[in-house]
Amino acid sequence: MSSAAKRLAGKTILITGASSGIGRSTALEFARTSPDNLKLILTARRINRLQDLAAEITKEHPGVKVHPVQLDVSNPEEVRNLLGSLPDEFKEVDVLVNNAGLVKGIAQAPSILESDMQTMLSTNVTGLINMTQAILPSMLARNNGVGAGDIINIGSIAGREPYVGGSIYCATKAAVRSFTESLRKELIATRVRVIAVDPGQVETDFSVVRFYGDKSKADKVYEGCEPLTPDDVAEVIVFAVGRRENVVLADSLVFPNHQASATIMHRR
Ligand code: NDP
Ligand code: 8X3
Repeated sequence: MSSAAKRLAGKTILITGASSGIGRSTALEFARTSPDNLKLILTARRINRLQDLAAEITKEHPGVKVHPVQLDVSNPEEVRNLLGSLPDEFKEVDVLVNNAGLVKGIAQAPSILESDMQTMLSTNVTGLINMTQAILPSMLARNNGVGAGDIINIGSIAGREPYVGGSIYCATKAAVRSFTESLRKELIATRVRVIAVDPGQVETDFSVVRFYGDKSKADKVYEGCEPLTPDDVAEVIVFAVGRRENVVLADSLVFPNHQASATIMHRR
């Protein structure tokens, strides 16, 4: 058994946005890394996809228990009620992966749809913060009040480098970055680890969602280059969580080899 598998054994891991892309890959990667004794709480709005993923994981790894939950992180009431609704054996969350997020459109001010702005802010920012506030108290109560647990926030290169046509999305990811850094400082007297993972270009449904379901527009984003796969990012997340408790992989920026910034990409 690998060191990471030993460290992960027995943990309860909650992933938001587990129905697709990076979240889905992260669930599979946790299960692959620690297949004998793990509990996964998989959340997203599309419950059917979560149920299919749960079946896939438990078939492959019978030692992994999976609890799928339909959850819209942009709905504060659903987030507030989440912990209380979990079966007892899933209530002690050790690892929270705040991954749910999305981008809508490429419009520039003053033409940004108010509904798109609201969706991005309430999912990427207040959704992530509400999730953190819902789970953190139980992490802080452990370990004789010193706290224990991991919070992994998925940011983006967009949070470090704003680009044309991404003003709201970039602002949401800058907010995630700022919240993450404040949180790490605020929790310094505890043993809760706060970990930021900021991917560059990853091919998932992200661009399909950005272009309101237009797959041909989404495909153009990746033309002439080789983006990261969601598995690539999942490996980084699971690696960070699998380190020794005293090791905090605080901040990772992950690019595919052709990318040097949000907008500098070498295309063939
Ligand atoms: P996907 O579109 O493949 O996955 C997004 C996930 O977020 C889905 O599982 C979706 O589930 C979930 N989600 C969206 N809105 C909500 C909501 N209101 N409540 C709960 N879940 C929600 O994209 P990615 O895997 O690429 O995105 C994952 C994260 O990675 C996002 O935070 C994104 O900003 C970030 N990221 C992505 C990059 C990329 O290039 N792909 C690069 C950098 C960061 P459902 O629809 O079922 O609710
Ligand atoms: C996704 C990366 O550059 O498409 O967060 O906004 S980008």
